[in-house]
Amino acid sequence: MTVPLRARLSNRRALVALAWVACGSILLAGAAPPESVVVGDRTVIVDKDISSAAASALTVNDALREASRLRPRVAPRLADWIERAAPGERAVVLRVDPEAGLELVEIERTEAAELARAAGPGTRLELLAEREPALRWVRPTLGIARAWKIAGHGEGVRVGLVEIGGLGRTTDTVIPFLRYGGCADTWHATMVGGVIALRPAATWNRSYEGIASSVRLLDAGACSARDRDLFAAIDWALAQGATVLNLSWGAPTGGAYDAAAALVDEIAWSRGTLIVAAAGNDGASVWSPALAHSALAVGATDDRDTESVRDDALAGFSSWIDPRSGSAKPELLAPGADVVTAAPGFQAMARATGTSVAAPAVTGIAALLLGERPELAGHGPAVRALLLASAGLQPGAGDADRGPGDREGEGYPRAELAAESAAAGRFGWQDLRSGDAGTRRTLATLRLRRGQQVRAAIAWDQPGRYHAAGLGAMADVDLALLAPNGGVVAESRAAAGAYEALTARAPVNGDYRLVATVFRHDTLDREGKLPGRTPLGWAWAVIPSDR
Ligand SMILES: [Ca+2]
Ligand SMILES: [Ca+2]
Repeated sequence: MTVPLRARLSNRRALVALAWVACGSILLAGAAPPESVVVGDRTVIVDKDISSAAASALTVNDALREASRLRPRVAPRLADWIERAAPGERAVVLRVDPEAGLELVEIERTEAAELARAAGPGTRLELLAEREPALRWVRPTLGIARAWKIAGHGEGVRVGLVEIGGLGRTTDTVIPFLRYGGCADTWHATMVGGVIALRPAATWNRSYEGIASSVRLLDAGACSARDRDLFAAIDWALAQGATVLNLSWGAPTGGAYDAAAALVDEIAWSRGTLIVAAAGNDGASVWSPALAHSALAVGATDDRDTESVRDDALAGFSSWIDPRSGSAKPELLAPGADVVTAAPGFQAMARATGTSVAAPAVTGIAALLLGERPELAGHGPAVRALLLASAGLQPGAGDADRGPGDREGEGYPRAELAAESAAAGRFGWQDLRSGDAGTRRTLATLRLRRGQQVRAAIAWDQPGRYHAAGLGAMADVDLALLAPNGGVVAESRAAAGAYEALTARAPVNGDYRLVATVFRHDTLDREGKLPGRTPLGWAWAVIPSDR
């Protein structure tokens, strides 16, 4: 199904989304709860202290009158951003001016500094949102070599590298298949692209090769960090046939579902595109769009430059969502500290750190699976299920005192297990529909030997429209592995999220059944218009005794 991606996201929705961003960031900063002000069709959040004690009946005029008595003020978060932002990064700033009124402006650091200098009495400047490239430098150590032997190097798979800016023009280590627009090339795009597609070259040690060096990399460098430019770049990548998108950028929204999250869910639901997103780099709530239901959010670890995962640790900056909040992110982890990857220039390399370099490691593994099984294209939930069924390996594993934590999700994907499952056909997909609530269906039959260990996962998509309408998660599906006698060997019954995963050891020889129970499946929005279709994918992996 083709969906007019840009048309659906009106300016109005984007502005409302920005207001929620502001709400989230102010609350995160620990300040007083903000007041909201409606200006025309805009909802703008204003910090309570702008009107001192008279906050309860705040109007725009009240706010401006109160503001005029105050000295000019630049909010600490904006001052901090002006200090640390890189050239080209942009932020959305709320300007409250006694003369000019309320204004939302999207500006670069130097422009923000100029605004701050020129501010007169009563003027206030607040940072509403920033969309910063989430990565600085990258290096994957995910045991990819065995996956290459099974699945190759992602031959022919079209991967959309959606970035703020494009791959370095003078770079000879990452060559795009197609370029979008003529926008500035960036270190960030080159480093993220390198993790996926850095080409093996005779002059280097082959260990620097990207995870899927034979993909057709679609260099979708947006011309700015504005939503509309990023969305246009996404649109272009889809039009060029991308079956995987890598989004190593985002905005901290304090957990709020915004336009970018809605777009990601809508694309996944309508096209079956797999969308991998960087979890975020502030150690707090996962950023948007990684928080979207269908986005595979990837957190970062420090692998300490060793192959063993025993000395690995979750990176302190890796963002997460507490499962007790009703959601759970990230889904997966990958190394994201001091990773060696491509840099702009002739045979240039650099080290990169951030969830931005963790996400493309997972994107690369997904490309290997799609290269092995081209029929997976358009079935994102099945690819997610393959990755999740291969996971379960936690950083620091081997330490008996330490179980998996809430911040690590399902841990590292294991590329060789995912590739084995793809090659052996241990996956599938189907649509759930209205009327399926309360039903149980057998997804697969697994012939297992006593003592054999398996992992299984399901994943599903839902339309972005559904959550954007304030309706939350559309479906709740649960997963169980049933023994030959019908008894439950293992089950996964999360109330929230868009996947389930389980690990089990077979107690006897025989045929086991993987079953999905559709606990809940809502189908309609408040106008009764939403089609009730939930694309569901599943996969399982047989875990060798030594892994
Ligand atoms: Ca290590
Ligand atoms: Ca569930």
